[in-house]
Amino acid sequence: MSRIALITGATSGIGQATAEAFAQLNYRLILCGRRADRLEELKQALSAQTSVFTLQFDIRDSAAVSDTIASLPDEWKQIDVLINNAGNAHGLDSIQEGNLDDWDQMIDGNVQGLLYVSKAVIPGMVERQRGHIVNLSSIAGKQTYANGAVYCASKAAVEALSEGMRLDLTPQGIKVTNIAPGAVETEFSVVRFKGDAERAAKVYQGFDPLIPKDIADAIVYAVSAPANVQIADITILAAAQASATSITRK
Ligand code: 8X3
Repeated sequence: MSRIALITGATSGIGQATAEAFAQLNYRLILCGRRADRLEELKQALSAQTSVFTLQFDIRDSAAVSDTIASLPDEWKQIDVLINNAGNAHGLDSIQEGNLDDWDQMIDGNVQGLLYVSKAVIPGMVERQRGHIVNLSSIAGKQTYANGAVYCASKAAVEALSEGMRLDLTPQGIKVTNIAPGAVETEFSVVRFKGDAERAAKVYQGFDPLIPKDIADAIVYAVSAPANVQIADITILAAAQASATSITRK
């Protein structure tokens, strides 16, 4: 039987590219997201290559997360790889002007949501004494920038959770990989700027940003490493990006 990967935030960007990459590797896929229509579309697209099961839930709803994952049919329960990809930035404001709803969305999604899904998946991995968890952090989890305190804090939490998971789960035969991308052109900035596509486009102007497949390739590399290798942490920047705040634009 081919291995099973569960991917959160699978309906767009890095999640979708990762689903496509894992389909090519012949993984069976559990695709999770909020948007039922997009999940269905992706399922249709990938079903020619592999078996796909979709789970629709909001990662911020702990009961929905645990009930939905518990409802997986037996043949889908043995998850080999968990890719904690779901997460977003909401707003780009100073701490004094930040919006509580934005903060809640980032902390609830990027931190709590990752924990809820992990809590539902880890016991099976521990029972089987094998598995691999890939957490999508960000360069923002390593370097804080102005107007991004809460987003950066949420990703710094992901960094800490990756380290903590690795400490607790390595003895259980489970690998943990932290992936920290820089500027990847996805819906990320459109969401951050609440639908302002023009402002979002400017983020990626004047240089070649990363594309979702670049990150998916790194995830494939980490997950395909030999059994004796644990890829702990990968930071990926665009060639023109030197730090969270330094990008060379033409
Ligand atoms: C996305 C990268 O630098 O825009 O996590 O925060 S950044």
